[in-house]
Amino acid sequence: MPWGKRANLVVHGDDPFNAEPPRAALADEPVTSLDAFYVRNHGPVPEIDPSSWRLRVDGLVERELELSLDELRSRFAQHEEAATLQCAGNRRVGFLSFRDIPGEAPWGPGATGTAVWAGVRLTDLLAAAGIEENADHVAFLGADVSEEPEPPQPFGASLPRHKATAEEVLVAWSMNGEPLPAVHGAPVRLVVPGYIGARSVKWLERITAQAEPSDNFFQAETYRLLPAEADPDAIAPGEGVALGAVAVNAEVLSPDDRATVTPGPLRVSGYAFAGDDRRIVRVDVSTDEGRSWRQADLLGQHGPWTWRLWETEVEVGAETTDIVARAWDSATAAQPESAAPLWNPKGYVNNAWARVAVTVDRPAAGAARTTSPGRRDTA
Ligand SMILES: Nc1nc2c(c(=O)[nH]1)N[C@H]1C(S)=C(S)[C@@H](COP(=O)(O)O)O[C@H]1N2
Ligand SMILES: [Mo]
Repeated sequence: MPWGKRANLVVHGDDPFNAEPPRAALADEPVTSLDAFYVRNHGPVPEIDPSSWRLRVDGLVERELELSLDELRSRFAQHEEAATLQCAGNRRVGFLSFRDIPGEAPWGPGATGTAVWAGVRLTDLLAAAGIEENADHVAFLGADVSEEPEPPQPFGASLPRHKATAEEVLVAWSMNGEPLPAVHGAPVRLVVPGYIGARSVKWLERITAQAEPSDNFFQAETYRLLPAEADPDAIAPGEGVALGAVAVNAEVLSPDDRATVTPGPLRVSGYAFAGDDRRIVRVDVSTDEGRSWRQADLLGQHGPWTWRLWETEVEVGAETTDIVARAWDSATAAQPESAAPLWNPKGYVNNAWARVAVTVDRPAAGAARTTSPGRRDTA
């Protein structure tokens, strides 16, 4: 597996490289190992010489900055923060039984992960540059060039000013105590806790304060929620709704989908996540399609910007076919039951109930209860 990733990642594409870990690699791990952390690329990983790399801060600022890696590290206070990244395409596979989504990878539940990031605060850089009053947005450009737009463009994004100047947003060079790996954006990337992964621009080279959102393809034309009937190939810039804060979402990580289980008590665990300043307040688990629910235990959290792991025990009966789960956030938003009414042409934000299918085995006399990973279709 390239880029130091584990052999059992599900690869959605080799060039550009896109891959996600199986459920078992995320289960019960508050912080995701570097070799299991999903990768979402829209172009080739750029080769960057860190000694000649510079970060430019320009646009509506009183003084432009051009910072080397050493200057970035020495001029600004360093901060560490645990944060979950979640791709807007996470769980897209759940849409495909309703309608196909050509050209987009069928991501399962692994297009998300949690890391401890270290770097400097974006707001400190903006303050040093003297961001002007009329700069309502801050735009970002990476060094990678994507061939998805015609003609090709570097990957870019922007944040509204209130988020760009929030103290949780980092310009980071370290992940889980290691130097940021090349595939995750070295030498530095943006980390925007609580927003869809696409706003956390990797291989960051330029930060521009401006009056309007970025006109980059990945801000103005994709990563937008379109009405179901829209033609994704004929979208005018600015159409639909730009995705920002992540909607409340959850997944079952254990048992695996299509696991064989025995009747009796079964431990069920997973993750739940709500974007921006929302928090997970409750997770419910059901073995009877939501006619009855059991509240899961919420496990400890690594800080306000990470997912919440949860676990509970359910009773598996001979008739059990599915285990479903749903999370609630601090604004009492809950996950919708079905993905069907959420279907959208690019397949973003599937936050329907989590669901794993199980096959119930008759217990062998005297056998301990076991959970074995089921067959897993490769995408
Ligand atoms: N420069 C650049 N930044 C990028 C991307 C990219 O293709 N190029 N992909 C984005 C998307 S869609 C996601 S979900 C996250 C994925 O981060 P990871 O690959 O480190 O997991 O990076 C974001 N930042
Ligand atoms: Mo993404």
